[in-house]
Amino acid sequence: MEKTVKSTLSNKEEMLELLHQMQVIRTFEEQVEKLFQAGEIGGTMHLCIGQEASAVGACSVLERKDKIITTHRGHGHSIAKGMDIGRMMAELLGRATGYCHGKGGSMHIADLDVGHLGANGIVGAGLPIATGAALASKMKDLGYVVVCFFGDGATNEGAFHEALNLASIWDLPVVFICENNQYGMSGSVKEMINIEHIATRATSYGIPGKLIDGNDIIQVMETVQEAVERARRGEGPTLIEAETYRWRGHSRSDARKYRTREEEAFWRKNRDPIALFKNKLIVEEIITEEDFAQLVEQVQKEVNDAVEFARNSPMPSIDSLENDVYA
Ligand SMILES: Cc1ncc(C[n+]2csc(CCOP(=O)(O)OP(=O)(O)O)c2C)c(N)n1
Repeated sequence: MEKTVKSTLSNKEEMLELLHQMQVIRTFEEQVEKLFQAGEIGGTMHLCIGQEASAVGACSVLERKDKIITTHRGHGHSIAKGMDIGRMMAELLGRATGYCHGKGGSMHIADLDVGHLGANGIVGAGLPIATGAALASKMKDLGYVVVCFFGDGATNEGAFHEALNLASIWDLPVVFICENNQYGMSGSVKEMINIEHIATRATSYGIPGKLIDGNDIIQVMETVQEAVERARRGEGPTLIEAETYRWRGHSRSDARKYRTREEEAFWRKNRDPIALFKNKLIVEEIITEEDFAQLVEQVQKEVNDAVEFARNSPMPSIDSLENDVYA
């Protein structure tokens, strides 16, 4: 998406595009899950199913020149910032047409053309990188804002505190978005953090801290838009805590023994970001149930095409083994 989207329900096309993007993320990940189970994808995977609203809402208010940086759970952010699902799928299947020529996998993709500075397997590592990119924007007057996504667990890393402090004292154009999905691997956030809300950590650094419903895409858009505008005016960073829930386990091997099936069912039934937005659009008479059924079908086709592209792509050649390797 090239230009800033206003957070209003009045523009039908823009609202449909947001719903479309959330549905692409969910269908893409459901497909990835199936391919893992079938043994077509190696390594591991971290799915963001249930967290689609924060990715799409935040990226929808950014311009193409703005940057994002993501985590090990980054498929949603990557799709929302405009990356191609065919090339993403090819990367997951280890093909030469993937974003890292099939050698990086899901946790290492980046696409500077759309302002995606990269995924990262090291918890918290995106925070100082985002702050550095924001410093570059300010020093060179490049005019871009950086949005940094990270989990609740990452806010207990030293890198989080260092990044927020520096961004604050230097008034850097960066928006810190903590997707509080309630768990860091098997650790509940309630057991790991002795305060009620992560957003209050902003107080220690003299910056605004906002607690929002991360499953309400309109709330995400409005809050991120305000933070981005503040950053563009040179007034510095904001910490946003978006409350959400990951429906799947931490990664492929997680049996989810640390939480109940009832809790999972509650979030799926009541706090599904796609259903919430779809219902809002139906109430506003922007779409009908039939329109949504059509959208689901169309998105499935888009994802099937991505899988076909990936499957038909070659594996990286032996000759390319030492290319792009830094050590
Ligand atoms: C520095 C570091 N410590 C530990 C790990 C192992 N690890 C990978 S993901 C994860 C949990 C991260 O939780 P959170 O930041 O809340 O993100 P979420 O997985 O919930 O999206 C941990 C501990 C790691 N990759 N890097």
